[in-house]
Amino acid sequence: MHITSEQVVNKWKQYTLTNDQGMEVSILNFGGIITKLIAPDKDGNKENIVLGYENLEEYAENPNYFGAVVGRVAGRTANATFELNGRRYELDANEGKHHLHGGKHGFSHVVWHAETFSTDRAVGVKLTHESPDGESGYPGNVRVTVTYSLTNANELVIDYEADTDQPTVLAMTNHSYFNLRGNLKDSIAGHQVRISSNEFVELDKELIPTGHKLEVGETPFDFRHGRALQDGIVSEHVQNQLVGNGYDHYFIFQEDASKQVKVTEPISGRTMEIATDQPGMVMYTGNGLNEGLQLVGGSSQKHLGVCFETQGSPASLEHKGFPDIRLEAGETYKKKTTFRFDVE
Ligand code: G6D
Repeated sequence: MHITSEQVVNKWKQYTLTNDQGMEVSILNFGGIITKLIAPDKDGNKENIVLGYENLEEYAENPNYFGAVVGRVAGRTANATFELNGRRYELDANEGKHHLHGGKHGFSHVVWHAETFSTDRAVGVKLTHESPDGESGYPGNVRVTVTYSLTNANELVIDYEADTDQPTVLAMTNHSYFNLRGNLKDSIAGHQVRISSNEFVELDKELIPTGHKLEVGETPFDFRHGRALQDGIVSEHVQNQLVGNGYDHYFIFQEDASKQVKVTEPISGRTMEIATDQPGMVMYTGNGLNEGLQLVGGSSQKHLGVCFETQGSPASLEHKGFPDIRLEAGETYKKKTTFRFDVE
């Protein structure tokens, strides 16, 4: 296993982690962005399985958040405001009147301090960032660490850790778009997905949670026994149509689940298993991907990648009964998500 690094555009640095099984992960210190993820298919062909820009300079904008660490709060915060301990905070309204993905100065658009490391089990990059009180409107001076580790068991482990000097809110995630077919040869419609979830969060027409949890049973949201993403793309269900034909929804995991998600791409034989200590995740099937972006391996199109954004739920800021995202002074935010790749 080894690590290489290179200075790239805008004086950013890109780190490439390589293990002994043919897997490679490239990470930018800007936004903690995963720019490339190489994995072998069932015949040993090493191909890129994430969406990323051909020209790294385009990550400066990155409206689709390709590969990025997202925070302070991933997802949508209604009307760009929330109340905490009786005090109201106004956030950056960077999507109409709402707040999306940490706002203009979110974690996806800052330069992180990076340090590489190597152990007998893994090679990795430890990213740190100090988010000042009031950044994008959030309270508290927050110190954040995101650690990417690649193991020889073909696991990409993402560890998140943070603390704050005053009560705040925090719900971080990684926003990689996966396409296990390899080198963007096909859309994600044929990907088979299993999710250990009985409920998902209903959205309104502005993609803001309504406060209702819906049972997945008898709907295209029931992934408990596996289902092709195509089902949600062609579905007549109002929630699939509302988000642009597909999924863009928070799934609440069954509490006793350990490997909460498994993705299988039948032609390449690639599989990806996700295990996390997060209470749920947004699965987003790239419904809003505009055509024509120059990506590594080809041009972007709708449904070219699928995101599995394991995180807490910003709906908890408005409604009771949703996974909490408050962080108290002196408390440590500590979360882990492992993506394990294999072939079958
Ligand atoms: C769209 O609604 C989706 C979000 O879920 C996604 O994170 C974003 O595009 C990049 O706004």
